[in-house]
Amino acid sequence: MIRFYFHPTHNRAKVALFLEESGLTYELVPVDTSKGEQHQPSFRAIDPSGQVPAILDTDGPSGKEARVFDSSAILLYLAEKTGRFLGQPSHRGELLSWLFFLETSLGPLSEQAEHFQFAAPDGLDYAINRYRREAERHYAILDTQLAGRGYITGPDYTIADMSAWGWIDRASRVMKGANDPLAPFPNVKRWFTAIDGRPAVARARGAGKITSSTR
Ligand SMILES: N[C@@H](CCC(=O)N[C@@H](CS)C(=O)NCC(=O)O)C(=O)O
Repeated sequence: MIRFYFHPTHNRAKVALFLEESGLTYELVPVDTSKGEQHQPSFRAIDPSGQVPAILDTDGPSGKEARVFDSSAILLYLAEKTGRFLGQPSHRGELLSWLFFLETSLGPLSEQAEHFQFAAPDGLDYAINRYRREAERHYAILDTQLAGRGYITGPDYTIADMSAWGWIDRASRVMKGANDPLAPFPNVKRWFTAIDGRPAVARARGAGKITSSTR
């Protein structure tokens, strides 16, 4: 059994997607970050960084409980546990590279672009321009990778696609004001449309109910 600690924000969506795609049995454990529940000692024992998502696998390696925090670590852990969505062994380097690229580059830059366009005080044009351009540059890198490919690492749908889906789902906020934010990135657009149409995506969105105000 997987205990899935979540708040209905975007980072949990990719973990919800894996759980729904794999059919693993899981239990939702809400952690209301708007009330500061992520700082309670009981949750810090699961995620010392005090952020969601996190999981507790009651049947971890050697039959022992295992905690895993940070969404990419969770995706990799669950993929290795189930042997699913890892892609072909010969693409292992690709999988790790794109997973880390998303976690350390495209994701945080997109997050900052969104923050400075929606949450920061007015007048911070330098920060807005920097992060918006960096986000666009990273979208373009992903677009080039997806040219002629069905999925990010090759022919197989993997956890890299699940991770990227969670980020690209926020394109309308990252590219604030754009009518069709993915239009300049046609390969990303084609790929996103395909992933977003998967039945597991609809179930993942329902698990913990992402609303437009929390995404
Ligand atoms: N790198 C982390 C980031 C997680 C993250 O930013 N979580 C946010 C919600 S989406 C959070 O818990 N915020 C509450 C806080 O930082 O106190 C991951 O991908 O798991």
